[in-house]
Amino acid sequence: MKDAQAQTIYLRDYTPFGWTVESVHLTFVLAPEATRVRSRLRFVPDPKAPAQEFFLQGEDLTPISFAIDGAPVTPEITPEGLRAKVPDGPFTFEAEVEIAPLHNTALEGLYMSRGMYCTQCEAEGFRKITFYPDRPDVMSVFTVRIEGGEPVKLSNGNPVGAGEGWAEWHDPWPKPAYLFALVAGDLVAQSDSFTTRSGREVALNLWVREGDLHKCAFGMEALKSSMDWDERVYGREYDLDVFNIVAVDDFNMGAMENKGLNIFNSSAVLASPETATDANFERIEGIIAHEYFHNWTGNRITCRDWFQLCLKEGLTVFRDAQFTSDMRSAEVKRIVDVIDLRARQFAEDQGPLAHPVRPESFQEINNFYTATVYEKGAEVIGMLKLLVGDDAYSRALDLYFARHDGQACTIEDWLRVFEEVTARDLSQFKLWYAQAGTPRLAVAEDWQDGTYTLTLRQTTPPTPGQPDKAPLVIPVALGLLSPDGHEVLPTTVLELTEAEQSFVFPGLAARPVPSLLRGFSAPVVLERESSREERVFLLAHDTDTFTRWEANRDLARACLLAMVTDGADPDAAWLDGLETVLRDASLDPAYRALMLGVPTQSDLAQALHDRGVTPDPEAIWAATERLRDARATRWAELLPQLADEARVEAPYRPDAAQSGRRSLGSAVLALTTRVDGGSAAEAQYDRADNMTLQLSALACLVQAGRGAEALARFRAQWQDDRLVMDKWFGLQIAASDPTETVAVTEALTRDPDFDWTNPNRFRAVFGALAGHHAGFHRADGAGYDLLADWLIRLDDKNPQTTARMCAAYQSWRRYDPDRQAKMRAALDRIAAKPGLSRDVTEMVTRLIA
Ligand code: 0A1
Ligand code: ZN
Repeated sequence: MKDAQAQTIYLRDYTPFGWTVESVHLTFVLAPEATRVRSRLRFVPDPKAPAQEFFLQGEDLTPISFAIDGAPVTPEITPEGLRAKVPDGPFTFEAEVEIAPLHNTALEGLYMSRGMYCTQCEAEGFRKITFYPDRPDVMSVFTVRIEGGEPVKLSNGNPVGAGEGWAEWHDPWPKPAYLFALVAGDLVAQSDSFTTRSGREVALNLWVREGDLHKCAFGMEALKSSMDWDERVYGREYDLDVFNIVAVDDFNMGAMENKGLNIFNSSAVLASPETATDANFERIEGIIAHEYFHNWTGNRITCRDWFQLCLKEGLTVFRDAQFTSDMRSAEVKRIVDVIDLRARQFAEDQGPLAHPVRPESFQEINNFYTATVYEKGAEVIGMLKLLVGDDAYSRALDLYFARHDGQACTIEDWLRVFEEVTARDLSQFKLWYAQAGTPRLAVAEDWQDGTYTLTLRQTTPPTPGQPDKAPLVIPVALGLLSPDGHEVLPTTVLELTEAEQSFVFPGLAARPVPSLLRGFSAPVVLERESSREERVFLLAHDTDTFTRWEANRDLARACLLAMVTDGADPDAAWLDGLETVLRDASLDPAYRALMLGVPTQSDLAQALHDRGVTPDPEAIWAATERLRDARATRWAELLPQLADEARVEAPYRPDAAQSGRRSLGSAVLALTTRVDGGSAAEAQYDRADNMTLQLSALACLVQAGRGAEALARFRAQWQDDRLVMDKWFGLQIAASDPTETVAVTEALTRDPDFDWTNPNRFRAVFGALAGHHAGFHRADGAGYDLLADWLIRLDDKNPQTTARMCAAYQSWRRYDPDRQAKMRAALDRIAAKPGLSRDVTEMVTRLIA
């Protein structure tokens, strides 16, 4: 059990470990309830480190025996680890402990997932396997022996021997313990190979259960593309003889980059056209790339301490986004990423969980694998690249890899290579890592005698623990358009460094229209109350695909807000402008599908709150529905034409071109269902030969109240496929009427297939509940209570997944007093649970602070 004592760890307290670990030898004798782990560790005092007592982390371990230089010893054992008196010089420490992977439901350390052994050691899971200096700056060379009856036994590095009931692995690259991995089970592999540019032949294996072999082809192709891309774009080559990926069904996150042995949540790697949607394929491609790219950004160069998490995560997210942009459509990828950033990171930054990209303290590091560290961390790198230019970025990265290979680094190390390559002082830029909150950018304009002046003013609202904010370096990409729609200033990056700064553009023939924050050049909120006419103009003429989409989104939001607050009718001028875009067959269908999207209801709630209006979830729901109905009626003639354009005749491929068409098709089907009551959706459901079409039709039918039969057929068809059944669970909640959401969720928790200890199933159900804005925020608080009941229940088994899901309450302060009180009561009830985990204790404390 976790010790719930709140102990805060500070970045400023960092001290190096007193020894280096020259080598690690581990032997595992596997048994579900009594696995023996023997370790032999060679310690050498580090003359650069301060003197300290010898302490190794260890949790939930049954000690068997210990020895130093071959002589038995009896260390002092505490709930956190062990303390021992050790020789002054180098010494060998040996330990034998026992653990019970079968009973490890937290899924950290060594655990079992449906009969298969697997590990998750990031961030601090290795200490649940054996006693060790479990910190990322201690890097060592691991040799691992696995004994057990399982046919397949894997660990990091290269295989060095195997026989009846045993296998040995050696990883020549020094690594921190969080990258350790072990897998053993009855697995089969889809195998392939890759020849690196220097001629190293690498064996590639994707290990799965026998029945999943037909879902491996796409993941394998994505892996090869990633390996090739990292060589071409970053000059990074793979460095072992084998690269193994394993799919497991019970996993807290998406995937894990263990050296040479990536472990994936099966939802993040397994896919076939019949069982996975286009979105699933794209996500899988991105995650495979992400984990593979970690081999250099994370593994070869790792983090000195967990405060530096963004060093590997921000950079690796940035790299995987570059990869997806190259493989698919860069414009579409950027828009999709910004939608996601606003939904998850901006929400985090605007609430009680706000924290800097590099936090300065934590109680449980698992709570900091956040949108801020990952996605805002990647945005910061995008800004840096924009500021220094592509060429300097590439030289800085070459220097980073050359200088820091094999090291555990900090954000200071990262910024220093940029400073050296560019001779720029990045001390102000560094504030992006230290200061939480989303900056607001106010815009004022002036036009006189052919000179246009743009004045930008930045403020960052206070966040927990940071009442005052300093001005940041904000790259603002700007274009200017003449009143007849021509670009008179091509994209130019303005560097805002002061609290307020003016930029002057002389010699213009007419007052220009600014196209601001092109490509979303910085993660800020633009506060510019431009006129509807100007937005409609940008929607028609902007040459930047991002700001053109943004103009549409602003119009949609303004329209919906007016509908919510004044009961206004949908904005006809906007809908006319949008219709022109939709009819433009020269535009990518995926882009047109994005144009059909409307801001989420949670987005609208935040927008109302920002304007001093208390959001009413039911009114927001009703306005959104009214807008959708109005669009469906208005475009009744246009929809069949768009459906024709969206149709794909060729055999299914999850590529950008086909999936773009299908996303347009799905958006059109949703509107069509509002006018035909579901006939088109029924027809699509009946002839669908891939999951994308099947699922989008099913969602429409459920939404139209005609889903019962299709849901039953779907279940009968997919009963044995856990990943598809996750969709069946989630969809019914996501597509429910808000008056029914809680009842539907409750009914599904009674379903015999609701295996709540499986994180994917739990998230499918409760992620859908929390994501249903009007359903979750039902006025009587039933949504809040239901979620709290289940979080209280899950915490005993799996604190990490429970803690992550507590974020569902993060916006509680923006609602009316009644709802606030009900959410607060739900949080208090969670906080009061006896034996609450450290993970959830920290989350709830921050939420109610
Ligand atoms: N490093 C992995 C994600 C990951 C993080 C934490 C985990 O357990 C707390 C598990 C996986 C990645 O970025 O893909
Ligand atoms: Zn990562």
